[in-house]
Amino acid sequence: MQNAEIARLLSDVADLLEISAGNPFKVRAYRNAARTVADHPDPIAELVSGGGFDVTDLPGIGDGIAKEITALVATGSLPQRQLLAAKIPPGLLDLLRIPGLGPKRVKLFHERLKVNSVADLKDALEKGKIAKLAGFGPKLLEKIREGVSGAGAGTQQRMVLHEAEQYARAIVEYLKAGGGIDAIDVAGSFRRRRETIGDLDIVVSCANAPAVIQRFGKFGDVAQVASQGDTRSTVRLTSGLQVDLRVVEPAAFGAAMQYFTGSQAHNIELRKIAQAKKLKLNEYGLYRGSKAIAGRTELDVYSALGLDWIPPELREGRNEIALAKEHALPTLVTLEEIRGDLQMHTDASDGKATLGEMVEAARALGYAYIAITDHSPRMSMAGQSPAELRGQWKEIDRLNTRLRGIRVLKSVEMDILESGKLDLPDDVLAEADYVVATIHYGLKQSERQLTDRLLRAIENRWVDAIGHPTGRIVPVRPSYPLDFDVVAKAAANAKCLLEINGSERMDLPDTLAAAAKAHGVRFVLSTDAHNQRELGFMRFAVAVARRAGLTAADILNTQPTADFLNGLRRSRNH
Ligand code: DGT
Ligand code: CA
Ligand code: CA
Ligand code: ZN
Repeated sequence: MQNAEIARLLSDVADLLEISAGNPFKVRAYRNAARTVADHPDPIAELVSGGGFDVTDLPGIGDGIAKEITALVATGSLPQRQLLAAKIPPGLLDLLRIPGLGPKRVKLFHERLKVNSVADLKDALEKGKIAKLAGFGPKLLEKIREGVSGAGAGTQQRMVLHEAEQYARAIVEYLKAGGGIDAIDVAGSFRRRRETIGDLDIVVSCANAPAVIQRFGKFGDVAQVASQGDTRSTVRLTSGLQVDLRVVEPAAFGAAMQYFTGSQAHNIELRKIAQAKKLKLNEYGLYRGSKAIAGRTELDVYSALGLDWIPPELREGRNEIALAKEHALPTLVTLEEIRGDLQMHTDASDGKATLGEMVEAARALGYAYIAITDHSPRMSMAGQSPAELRGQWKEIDRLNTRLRGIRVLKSVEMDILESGKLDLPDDVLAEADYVVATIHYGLKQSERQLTDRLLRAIENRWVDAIGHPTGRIVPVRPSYPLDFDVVAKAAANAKCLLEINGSERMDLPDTLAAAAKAHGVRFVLSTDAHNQRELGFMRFAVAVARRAGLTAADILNTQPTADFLNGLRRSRNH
């Protein structure tokens, strides 16, 4: 059982408690516990079942919840959740998954309208009962309606890459631990690093396929073995994620990886090239008549077709095959080329770790520089006043005199206010080394207003970058309305960087980053980490950049410290 799933069950308890008017402190305790578990770097279920691990050592987890987690690991279910679910119609949990609905609204539907399931809600919507409740305007109703049709149609939910990675790693390690495996890798959209994953596709080469297929079906998270053959199996995990396994001969591993990595559009184009050469391409190899001419490695397959090897992130059937033919594929940026992380938070705003802890964790990753970007005053609860920011910057100055090998940049994540004004005056911004401006409020404004707000921030000479430029969060929140081309052109002209944020925002998205590059924009990659573990999210920012076809030259934080600082627009001010 992965941390993400334990966290989901804990937050179910918080939701159920809230619906049943439970103790608000207990609600908060479960919510905090869910966050703690989700943020933990190691699989908690393994630590617990390994013994000698005290769950109450986790920050903010007391005896009660610790016992719950221990029971969950032992039995596969959370006693509290069972207890509450027995008292509350189970359909209410489905309602909670509909965008726009939280425990408060679900409780209201349940108590006032006897709505206990998605079907009940659909009925109540049709009869106009929801519209009569206070606080349900046309926009919210539309959102709920959309959510209801999605939830009812049994559409398979896609899992975010961040979460799917936990399952992929665990399964690969589990299969490897069984021994006898020649090669193993994850293919499909996961390998192409799409932001969401429909299912996982795992390819193994080994001599004893039945043994691997058997072991796969016994993986601890498997809820159901959907199908099992001699060389293939499909399982569904308790989290709902489907996993396909293919076992092939070593001589076919490259061909199988190529086929199952896809995308389908890429494969169709590739097969046409094979046909034009009177060859046949499938998951077992590239054939001339009945003779296999390639298949052991992907490189062999692409070479035999007259193509350069194509990085999986580009295999979407856009123009990658034409570029591969002309030996003109871009040299995509790599994680190793990133020298600094330009957005992170400490406990001075809404982060969980101290300044010193974040710096140490960043240093351990080998970064030459990082920016500490705590929030500006507008951010409720977490905002820092100019005096507080200046206090933090003094502390950073002192820290930098002691530190060797890493430079901490004085920075701030500054809100672009609803009015379009910036949340801090120029004299404060001028004292920073780097400023990232972002929108967190007024997301319901018109496209014109939101676009203008970004343009006003881009106009300011002290704004070095626009952070999470579209405001989306995968998969829960779409972008706010925006004329992106206008923003990208303005950013390119003003030499204002656009951020690619590797948290679950995944913002800019790959397609917009590619469009921005075409307008001449330069980028900065960041994690928006709120704890040490999340500094690892840089791999997701790099994934977006690679899918967008970006090279090291497109990204300012691939440069050494002095060049990074000289490349900022503020360096032109002096
Ligand atoms: P997903 O799982 O929806 O996020 O996306 P994929 O790309 O992982 O799709 P999936 O799991 O259905 O199949 C994995 C790969 O296998 C896919 O990218 C290409 C290949 N593939 C599957 N079915 C077909 C097919 O009917 N024709 C071709 N040419 N390739 C296929
Ligand atoms: Ca897949
Ligand atoms: Ca699949
Ligand atoms: Zn932010």
